Amino acid sequence: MREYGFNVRVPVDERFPRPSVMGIVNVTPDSFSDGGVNFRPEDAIATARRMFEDGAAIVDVGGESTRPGAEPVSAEEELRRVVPVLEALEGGVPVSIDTAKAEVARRALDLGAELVNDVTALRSDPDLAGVVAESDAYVCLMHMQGEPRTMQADPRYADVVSEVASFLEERLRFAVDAGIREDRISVDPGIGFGKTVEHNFELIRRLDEIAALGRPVVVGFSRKSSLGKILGDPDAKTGPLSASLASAVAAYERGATILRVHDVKEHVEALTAARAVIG
Ligand code: HH2
Repeated sequence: MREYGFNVRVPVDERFPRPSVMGIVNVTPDSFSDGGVNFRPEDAIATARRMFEDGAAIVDVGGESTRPGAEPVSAEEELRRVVPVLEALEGGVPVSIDTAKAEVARRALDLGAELVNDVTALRSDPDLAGVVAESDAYVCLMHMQGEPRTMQADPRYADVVSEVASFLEERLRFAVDAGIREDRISVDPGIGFGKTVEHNFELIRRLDEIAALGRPVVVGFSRKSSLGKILGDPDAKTGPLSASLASAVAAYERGATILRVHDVKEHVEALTAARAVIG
């Protein structure tokens, strides 16, 4: 097993050198691409351990699907799903908690989670910013237009990149005003969250404009349906590994720091090669 020790917190860009891989462990029955696969705690634990062995810098454990059309789950249910997994990983595998709920984040941080990944960018639970600030955790602020149940109905922007950048800048200011150290914060354009296929690719094409905010950028394009759609299936619900790897490398070249992915080993290999090319 790779060694993992809990160190004194350092700035997020030191903790996650470019490129770093975040492995996805959805402890859910209904996630868009791995729903059910890691729903049993023993499967989620084994997957997380394997991802860390394969080179993930952190694994993102989530107990609520945010796929288009997903129904929300209660804090009790989310805790029931993630706590056994976090307990087993504590001290052995670095963990991020994918939640928008302060209660879930607080419990996860008590169990050693380092990062709070909030797809609502601290907008849905008024207590979450305080929980992050008090614990000095890392946080990822993600852009989403609308909310998961309806966000893909008819997403519209005048200029998707500048609107996403302005939103993230505003949320960054909100987080800092709430007492979160700026050097703990990363931002994410939220691929697939209230965006068309064209919006998603434009965000990657112009990712330098998001990186210009001065915070490390997280990108999650792994297996998302836009990848299946550009390959010719207009009804695709997921995209293949090959297209996930290409989009991760393209995002890295344009400034992404953390790539959030399902297939850790392949992404670590692809990004190692990309880094060798870029130098
Ligand atoms: N995408 C998903 C969930 N959380 N967090 C960040 N920061 N960025 C993302 O792009 C992102 C995210 C959706 O993917 P997944 O976790 O695989 O599916 P589901 O939400 O259905 O569980």
